[in-house]
Amino acid sequence: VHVVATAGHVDHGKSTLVEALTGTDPDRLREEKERGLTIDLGYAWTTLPSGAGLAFVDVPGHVRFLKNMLAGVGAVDACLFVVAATEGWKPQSEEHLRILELLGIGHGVIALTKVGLVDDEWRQLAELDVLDRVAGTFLEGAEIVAVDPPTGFGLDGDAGLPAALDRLLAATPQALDRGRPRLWVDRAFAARGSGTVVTGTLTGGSLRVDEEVTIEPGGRMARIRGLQSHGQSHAVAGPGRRVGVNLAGVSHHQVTRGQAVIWPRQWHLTAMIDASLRVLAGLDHPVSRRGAYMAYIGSGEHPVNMRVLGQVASLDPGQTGLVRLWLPTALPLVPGDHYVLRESGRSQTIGGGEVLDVAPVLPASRARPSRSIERVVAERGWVEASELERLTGEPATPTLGHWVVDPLALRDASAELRAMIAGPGPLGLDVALLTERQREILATIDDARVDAGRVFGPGYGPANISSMLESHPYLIALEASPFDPPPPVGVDPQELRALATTGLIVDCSGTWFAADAVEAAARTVAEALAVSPGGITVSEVRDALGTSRRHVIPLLTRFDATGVTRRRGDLRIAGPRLPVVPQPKP
Ligand SMILES: Nc1nc2c(ncn2[C@@H]2O[C@H](COP(=O)(O)OP(=O)(O)OP(=O)(O)O)[C@@H](O)[C@H]2O)c(=O)[nH]1
Ligand SMILES: [Mg+2]
Repeated sequence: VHVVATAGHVDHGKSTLVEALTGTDPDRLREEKERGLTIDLGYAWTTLPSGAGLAFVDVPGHVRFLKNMLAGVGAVDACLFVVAATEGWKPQSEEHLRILELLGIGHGVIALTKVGLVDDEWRQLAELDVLDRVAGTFLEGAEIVAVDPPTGFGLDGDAGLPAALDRLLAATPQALDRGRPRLWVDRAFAARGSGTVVTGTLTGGSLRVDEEVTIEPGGRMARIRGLQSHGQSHAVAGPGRRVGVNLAGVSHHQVTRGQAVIWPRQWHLTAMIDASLRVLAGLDHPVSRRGAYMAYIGSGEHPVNMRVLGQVASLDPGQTGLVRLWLPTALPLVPGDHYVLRESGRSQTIGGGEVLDVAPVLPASRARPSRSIERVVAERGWVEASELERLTGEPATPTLGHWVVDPLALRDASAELRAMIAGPGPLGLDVALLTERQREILATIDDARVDAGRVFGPGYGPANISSMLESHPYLIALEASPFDPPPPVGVDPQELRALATTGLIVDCSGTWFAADAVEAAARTVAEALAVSPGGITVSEVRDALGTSRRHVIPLLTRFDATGVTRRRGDLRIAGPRLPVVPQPKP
């Protein structure tokens, strides 16, 4: 880690301590300096005794600016928790500690400030009280360092705060680079000479100069023109540090706190999430869908609708349950993101938790969200690997084609496909009729064979197709009644098509004839034309074939089209493809 956020009650000495550690007064605003009070987030950085760089996000302690505090701590991994020895534990000491816990922050150092204003006994009592308050929280066992910036006490040596911060950094795991950078913007401004700059604590991956990024919500595209961290320019900035991003293609009026800078197409944008909700034990009422709630996610504040999942309608103080949240705009979220829930009316921190599902499929009454990737797959059956990565934030390997398929869904789809293949029997199934998914499954079915665009089930293949077609009942029926052909009632459409594509039967304007019958009719016409070269009428052909006009017309239409005959008014004359027949004896 390279970033630590301060936390603690108003006036307990957070900003003074940051200035003592870094030489920079984190209170930038005139109003802050005038009132001696932090209103908005402040930023400063220093080099620790070990040589490690460390940036501070200094937060306001006043309850009225809690929203700003929340914007500053959403992406950090560690904190500098400040309690003044003079006042001891106060309401925002408690509230900030709860918030840090809900956000999943796991590491910190405690600074007991203003020890120069109290005697030793008081200091020891204050220290014992703090130890008591943090017992059972992530700060249990954290180093507690007594300091007094005005006198310089506790700011050097092995027992001093800088050395303790070095130990904190060593004990806090490195921020993970998962190749999914996200920078929740906490500040956007125009820097003289370089245009729009946004700052935030980068997590999840690295950003690079010249990269295309998008800003969500809103989907605005921009290019990274420059990156700064700890006052220096970098070509690449890694996770777990404060980063200033100089953006080309976007005005600083178009980016605000609460938005995120991310890579395009890598995130699922969602306005509905399922999450765990841990209700603070100190709350004086149960939590239900009634109430106006604000969710704090990343660096943003969002009014949300909430309902408790399952059959219960409310959660009691101290209870952890599952909720569904509806946001006013879609955010780039993944399971594992943390949030804090406050009730806007009472201005009370209610609780918070972890995002478990960014694209809930099931209705709220049946949803049972968890971090399980198998669940995400099972609820969908089939999910493209790239989509699964967006939904879970975890790398996904496709199990079939580009999909990850739930084992049960695959079993069902395989059974269905096997039945489809078995259906047409020896004829096989036209591969063109299969969906993309079925074609992927097909490759996994060992006993199915594909030949010339058809799939054959076990025991069948192209070799026995022709013999099967040649003895097809419909073909036999057509041949038995060549010029008065029966319609293909009850004939399997696949088989009919196979008979046609193999050329055994011929479609003449919607009437099927055996191919042999068509040929015989052509010969008959040729013989008649040999006798009457000037042309023959439909009735003459009808009589020659011994059939009805209804069947002669389709045959002659086909003959005209294929060049066997040509039409001249009411007569048919010889066409270029008229079969050659022995000339009649004169
Ligand atoms: N004697 C003494 N005074 C201190 C110490 N730390 C802070 N102060 C004084 O306490 C007052 C408040 O300090 P800040 O650093 O502004 O407190 P803060 O926690 O940043 O306050 P907010 O940001 O408003 O929550 C200032 O007048 C400081 O000079 C300390 O260790 N010893
Ligand atoms: Mg301050």
